[in-house]
Amino acid sequence: MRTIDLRGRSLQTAELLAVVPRAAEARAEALHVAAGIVEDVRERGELALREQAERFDRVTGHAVRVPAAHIEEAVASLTAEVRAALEEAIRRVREASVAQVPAPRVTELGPGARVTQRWQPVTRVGVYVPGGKAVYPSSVVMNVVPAQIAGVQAVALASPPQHNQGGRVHPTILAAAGLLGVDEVYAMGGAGAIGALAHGVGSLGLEPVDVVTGPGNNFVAAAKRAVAGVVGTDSEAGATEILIVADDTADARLVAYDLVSQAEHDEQASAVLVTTSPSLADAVAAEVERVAAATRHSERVAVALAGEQSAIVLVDDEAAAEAFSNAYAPEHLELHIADASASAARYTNAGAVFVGSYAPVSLGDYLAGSNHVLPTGGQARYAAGLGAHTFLRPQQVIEYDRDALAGVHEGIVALAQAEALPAHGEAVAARFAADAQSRTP
Ligand code: HSO
Ligand code: ZN
Repeated sequence: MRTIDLRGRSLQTAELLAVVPRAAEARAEALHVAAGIVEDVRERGELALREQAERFDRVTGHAVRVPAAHIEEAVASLTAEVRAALEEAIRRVREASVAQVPAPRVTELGPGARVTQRWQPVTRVGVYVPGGKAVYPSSVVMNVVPAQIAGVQAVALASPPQHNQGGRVHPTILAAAGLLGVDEVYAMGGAGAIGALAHGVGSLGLEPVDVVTGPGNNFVAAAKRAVAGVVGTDSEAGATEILIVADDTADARLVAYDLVSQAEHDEQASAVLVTTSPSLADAVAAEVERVAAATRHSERVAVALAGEQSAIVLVDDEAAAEAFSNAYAPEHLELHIADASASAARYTNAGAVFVGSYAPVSLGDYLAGSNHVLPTGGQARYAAGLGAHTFLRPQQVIEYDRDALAGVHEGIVALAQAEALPAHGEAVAARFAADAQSRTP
């Protein structure tokens, strides 16, 4: 990993971002291709999906709608350890997701005048789960649980048919779906799957969904853009990022392991250490070499750590570390500093904040109870991770009685006239005029 010394320099946000730039992602060209695939599925439905499965997944004649028996078999074939871990993850994410559902709130604006703020779940959700290089049953949990906690009526899950599984969806994906009680599963992948979820496929009994979530490659991300406006989508998750802020109280070995853990995902992954301690910087650089060389995906890790998206950054003081982190807005932020708990409040821009040396990102990826679908690419400046709120809409319910409406009658008429929309005022006036008539003997 390269070391960048920012001590003695005071940089503005744009300059800070240029110090450790994110890896470029080629999305623009994928959009054209993905939009074509989505359109094909919209027009030709199952036929288009089958052609795409043959072309992209080398699968023919498979069951696109996954039979219940396949899901049951997959659950039965889980090892006891993985099953117990998935069940514990489900339990914890359920518990923590409940806090993401706001209670309805009633505002009394006067006698007989009230506006209620309620949080309304969408009806149907489509979850996409990739089946290529990355097969993450944990991501099934992270997408499905919050939807269920939000109160959606149905979850449909899509994942590519696997050539080496006789055209079935990957068994651990199916098993995770089974444990969550999701029985509407489709063996379809890529941009076509997103199109199918968004537009529905009559011959499969697949009704269009209201929101599509889930990670995927460039084409999946591009397809989600193509269907935006037809359905809601979650934000595009790019390559994984970890930023660690550490001082001289940190354990260099643990910092190194955590940087490597996220570099393992992808050659494009970003691993950044920001520190006030030159000796820690040196120690981490040495430990990272050692840990990276010994791990199973050492080649991928080496590429990620050597990339310009990864670095060790030396800063003058904690305020400079905060400024760097808040400008960078990492997907994952770890704080390995004295009194990390007290400092955490000042780190405002991060997908999730991991406090102290016993809260590594790997904990959040699987079993913390928090969600691991988080904004990347600096989107943590304005966006949130996936949660029950992704599937909820705030709606206002308005209740006024006769006297309360009478109290604002004149104001409505005045504003309606000012906007040259007199029928608006007349609609209110009619209520009182009709009432006046009925009282006439
Ligand atoms: N760290 C990844 C999520 C994940 N890790 C899944 C392991 N499995 C993105 O936040
Ligand atoms: Zn991870």
